[in-house]
Amino acid sequence: MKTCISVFAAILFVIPAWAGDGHVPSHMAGAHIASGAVGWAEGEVRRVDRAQGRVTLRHGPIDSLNMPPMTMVFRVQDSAWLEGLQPGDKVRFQAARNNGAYTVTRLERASEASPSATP
Ligand SMILES: [Cu+2]
Repeated sequence: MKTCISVFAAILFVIPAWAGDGHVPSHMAGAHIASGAVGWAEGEVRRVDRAQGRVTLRHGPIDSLNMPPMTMVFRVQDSAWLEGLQPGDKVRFQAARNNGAYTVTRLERASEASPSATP
């Protein structure tokens, strides 16, 4: 009987302590998200509009934006990145949502030597 009570008391003590540490798991989750958010997305250029600083990309999943594959228009943080880009070019990019507009924050040409990536 005495053991039962002390175990019960221990549970009462442990659960609030554990629940109160909610910031610890979220901190760990934040670290996990941070490592995933810097992932690059793959895309293929469909259209380039340097004057507007926009590019239409057919892109793969973008984990950081929780976005499935689709074709859409992005703003480009620096329209100089569009120089020399042509429809059909394969790129790797990172995107963020800035003031409601999806914006490419980093852009690189994908290596040309990846024919296996093309179905
Ligand atoms: Cu999209």
